[in-house]
Amino acid sequence: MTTVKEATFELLRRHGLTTLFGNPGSNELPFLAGLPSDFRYVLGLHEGAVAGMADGYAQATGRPAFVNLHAAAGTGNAMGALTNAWYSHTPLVITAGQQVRSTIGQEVMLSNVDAPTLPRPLVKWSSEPADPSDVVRTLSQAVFTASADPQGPVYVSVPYDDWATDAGIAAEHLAARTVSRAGAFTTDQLADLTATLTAANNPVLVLGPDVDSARANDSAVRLAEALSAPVWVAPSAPRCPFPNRHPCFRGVLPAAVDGITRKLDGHDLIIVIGAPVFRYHEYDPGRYLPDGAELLHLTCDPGEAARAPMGSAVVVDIRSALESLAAAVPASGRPMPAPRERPAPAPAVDGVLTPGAVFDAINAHAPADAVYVNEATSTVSEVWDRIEFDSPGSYYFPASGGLGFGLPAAVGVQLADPGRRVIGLVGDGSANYGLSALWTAAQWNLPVVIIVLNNGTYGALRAFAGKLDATDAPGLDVPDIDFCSLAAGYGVDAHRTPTADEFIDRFTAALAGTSPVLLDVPIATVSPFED
Ligand code: TZD
Ligand code: CA
Repeated sequence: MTTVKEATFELLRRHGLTTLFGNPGSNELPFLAGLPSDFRYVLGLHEGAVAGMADGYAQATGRPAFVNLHAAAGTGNAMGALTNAWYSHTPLVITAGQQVRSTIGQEVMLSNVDAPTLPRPLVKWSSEPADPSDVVRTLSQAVFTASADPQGPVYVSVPYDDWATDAGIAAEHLAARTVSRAGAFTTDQLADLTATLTAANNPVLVLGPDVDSARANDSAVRLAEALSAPVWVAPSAPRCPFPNRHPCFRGVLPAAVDGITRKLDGHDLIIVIGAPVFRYHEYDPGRYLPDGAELLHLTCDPGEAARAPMGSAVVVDIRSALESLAAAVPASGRPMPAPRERPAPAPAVDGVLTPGAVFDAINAHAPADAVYVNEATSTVSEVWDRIEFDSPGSYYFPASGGLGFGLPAAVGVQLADPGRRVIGLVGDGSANYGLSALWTAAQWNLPVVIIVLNNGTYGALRAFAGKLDATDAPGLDVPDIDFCSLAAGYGVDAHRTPTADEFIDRFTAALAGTSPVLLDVPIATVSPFED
């Protein structure tokens, strides 16, 4: 007899899901006991950190990641992180241990009452198999559902007495199954789109995270060059889809209706690829499009296509769409956009460094292929201005703005990609939501460098408080947090670097080392809003 557990590990193996991110409880122990030696278990100390690490890992590998949580309490702790995974289209196969089948109805301790409902609407699909013999098939469905466009998190609750039972005859073919996708333009669609792009006098490209997750960045460059079009990154950017030192690059669009319309004014065709239209944040009513502009939206997400307030959309595989457009659109003959001006080097004021000076120093000393995970909310535009992102997979930010992603995701990305150095840029507020991921970084001796941008306040909220006439709101400052002691407590080497010279010394030493390092950097507060 093949047990449900044996068949499950074979299924996970065939799908390359041999890294398990989890935090265990009694319900999960029967699954985890005797973990095969080709699997590794990455323990996180809080489920928000577990999910954040898995999210970073899945985004960096471009493949689903497997998560194992403890019943309802563990699921609840992870759910904030699922807001990010949902909007970054991160494929997560999340499992949770359930109490013994026959006892769930009595609501015994650690039963997950109505388990499939709990994580909705932050998962694409959730289930608790109706019978033990359906567990392996349900997990197979979970992997394929998470991996189908638009990718995202899925959830399966498994009663722990199921693992030792007979996998059943229905499990026989599951491990060998494949589900693949096509999703390219039809010949007519490609001809129409090519004609539309070619006919535009002044087109502009707006690129989103799914260009980077499809690793279609090079095709985006070819298309931009053929069109001689300026390129903006879609607002609230969770990834970098286009090299930000390319002459066509213009910046990240503001996350506001009127702000976007003003930036795109004068264009007759706005081509949005791999992003929602649009992910606004600040309420800033106005016209949704500049006068005379048409918007064309290419997305892998039918939900994004359906809910946009303007434009015509095509639901398509992003990599294939960009490859075929880059090959089909002829050179426009228009002059290339002039490269935008680089910001002047930021002054380094010892005592309180400016964020700009810190980012200049990071850019000057980090390896060219470094990966940045950013969760410092008031300094995002400075990061984009001063740090170069060249290759695919160079930048990650929480896609729904749910804090607690940055520090764990930096650990997960470093685990996924030992060949590139990961630098976490984390605010002193944000760092606390996922701080325990430092312990996992120490235990796995991952060479991630965490830079805490410490201004003693929730800087972005201070700026919002100004806009929303709420400057006397309580709870906006976070003074007196000793990050060096906290890091030391989790086993991570840490230093406070109040001057530019000390920062550069410690940063270059961290890059030369092979273990995690945290640098606590006092910085001045800046406003995230454009003047
Ligand atoms: N809680 C969670 C889980 N997510 C959030 N986005 C917030 C609270 C609200 N919030 C923001 O949207 S920005 C921010 C908070 C608390 C301040 C973060 O402060 P920081 O960075 O120190 O990390 P800055 O640069 O000082 O803004
Ligand atoms: Ca702060």
